[in-house]
Amino acid sequence: MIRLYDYPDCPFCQKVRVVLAEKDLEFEKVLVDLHKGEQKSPEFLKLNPYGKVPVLVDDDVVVYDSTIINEYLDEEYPNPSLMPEDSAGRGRVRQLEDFCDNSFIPPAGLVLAELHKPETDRDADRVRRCQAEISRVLARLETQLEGKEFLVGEFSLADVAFVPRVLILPQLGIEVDARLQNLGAWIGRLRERASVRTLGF
Ligand SMILES: N[C@@H](CCC(=O)N[C@@H](CS)C(=O)NCC(=O)O)C(=O)O
Repeated sequence: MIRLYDYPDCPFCQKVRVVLAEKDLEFEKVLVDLHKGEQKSPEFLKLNPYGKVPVLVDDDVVVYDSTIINEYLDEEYPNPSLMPEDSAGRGRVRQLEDFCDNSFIPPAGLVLAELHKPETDRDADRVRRCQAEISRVLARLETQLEGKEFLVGEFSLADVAFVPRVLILPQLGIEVDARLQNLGAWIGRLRERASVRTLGF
């Protein structure tokens, strides 16, 4: 029995839901209301001392942090595999997940936070700076995708990491430059994937 402590809009929870769908695993979703501070309740802190979602409970195994959860799921439920067979390939996947966490998700989150504010309260400079950072990430992905359908060849945990924010680029005020053809085609492929469609974007 798998239980996912989840928050609907959280990109890290969305990453885990994509992997659960790829592997066709049934799971129970437990809503942790971040606005009510439920992630800092004593019961939740017993599951994740950092007080953050997602947390996955698989029978008596508790795993937190989306990247670690996704690797756990891939090892425990290897069909289909979402990691390359060779160490070099697995290293590339982990580097891209790290790049996503450090260079893509933070500016995307800041843009979203600004755009949720009334227009008069927005920091337009901050929005522009973050959008420029996101565009630099997209240019790097364009190069990474050269000659490949997915970031590391086959669909992998690296692609999963980018899905939640790549699919809402228009909401972040970012139009994909038509010259970035590898990127455009990749986003199209991600959008069509059954597991990604379960996110309802
Ligand atoms: N590195 C963690 C990040 C998780 C994270 O930042 N979750 C946010 C929601 S998107 C959270 O729970 N924030 C609540 C808080 O920090 O109080 C992961 O990949 O799972």
